[in-house]
Amino acid sequence: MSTASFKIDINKIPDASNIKFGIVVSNWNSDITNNLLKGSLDLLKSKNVSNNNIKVINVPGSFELIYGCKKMQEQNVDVVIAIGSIIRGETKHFDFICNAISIGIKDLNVSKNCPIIFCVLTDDTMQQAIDRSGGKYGNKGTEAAIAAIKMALI
Ligand code: DLZ
Repeated sequence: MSTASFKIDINKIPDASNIKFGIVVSNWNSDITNNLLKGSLDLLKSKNVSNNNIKVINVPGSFELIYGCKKMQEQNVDVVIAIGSIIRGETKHFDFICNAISIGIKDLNVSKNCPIIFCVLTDDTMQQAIDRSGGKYGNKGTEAAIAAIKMALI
C-alpha cells in the first residue's frame, strides 16, 4: 500500500519568526501525538520561531480538538495546528469521531479568520500511526507545521 506525500525542500520554506502559532494536542494515543508535536516544534524552531510565539494546549481526546481549536483561534494567533491520533477499534466510534472532527475543524476554518491545519492521523492500526509520526513514512507533524506557515502567510 502506498502513502501519498509531497516532496519537501525545507530550505524553500520561508522564515516564520513573525508568525504566532497555536497548537492543540490530543492526549489520546499520546506516544503518537507527542511525536507529531515534536515534528511540528522542530520544524518551527528551524524556521526561527521563538517559544514566545508558540502556544500549546492539551485536550483529553481528538473529539475535544474542535473546542480546543475554537478557543485557540481566539488567543491572538495567526494559525492553529490540531494534533490527534485516532486508531480504529471494533465499534463505529472511530467513524463518528473522525467525521465529527473533520467537519468541526472544517467549520471553524470557514467561520473564523484563523486557519486550522488538520494533523489528525486516522489509522487502522497502531503501526500505521507509528509509521507516520516519525517512522518510515516521515512525520505528519512536520508537514503540518509547513502547511501552517504557508497558510499564515496567505
Ligand atoms: C473514546 C475514544 C476512543 C475509543 N478512541 C480514541 C482514539 O483513538 N483517539 C482519540 O483521540 N480519542 C479517542 N477517544 C476519546 C474521544 O476523542 C473523546 O475524548 C471522548 O469520547 C470524550 O468526548
